[in-house]
Amino acid sequence: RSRVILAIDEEEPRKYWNVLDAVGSSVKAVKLGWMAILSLGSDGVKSLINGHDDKYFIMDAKMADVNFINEKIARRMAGLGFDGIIMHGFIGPSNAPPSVMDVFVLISMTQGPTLYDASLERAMDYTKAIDRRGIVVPGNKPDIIRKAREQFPSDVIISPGIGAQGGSIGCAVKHGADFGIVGRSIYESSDPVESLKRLEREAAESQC
Ligand code: BMP
Repeated sequence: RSRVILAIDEEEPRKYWNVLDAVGSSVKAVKLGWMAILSLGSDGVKSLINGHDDKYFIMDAKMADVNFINEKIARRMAGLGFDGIIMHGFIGPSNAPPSVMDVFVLISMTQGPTLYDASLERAMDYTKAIDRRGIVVPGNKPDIIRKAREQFPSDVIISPGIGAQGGSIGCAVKHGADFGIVGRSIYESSDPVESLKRLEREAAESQC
């Protein structure tokens, strides 16, 4: 099975279509974020998602607002066709997750240290109280992936920071990640298909 979630954060609208055309059906999941909304507009994002109905789309909203705003934003994102949404973990258990799609909770970042790392145990406790499909854990910090996997045995763990930010997908998988999130190493590659294949091979080998 595929272990790569393709992230696209481009300026140019056409590039979103070009990259997805290039990788075709070998990519099963795509993460878009604010760059996609700003570059393509919400109608453009909607047609991109509609045009690729074989794929699972995650909106990297990194939401951290009060419940009723989170819910409104999530409803709009679901309307564009997104299947999942990313929210920050620090807002904690009192903020109910959006009810309209899968929620992935961010518990530590690829940059940093951030306050998440200063209080990782607490961040994980907060996250456990949120109804979720999975968690976002830095792919360039294997020790944090291992700790997260111990604490979240049945979550889907998705890990950015692979390639351009120094993380290895094989190492991330070895430490407990289910999927690596990869952006520039694929969409800025001169041969995105070959880069994708290499990443899938490394993930299957699961080595550091
Ligand atoms: P790239 O593979 O080009 O470095 O992109 C990483 C992607 O993962 C970006 O979309 C970024 O928003 C996201 N990301 C990250 O890099 N670090 C985090 O801690 C959390 C993220 O969502």
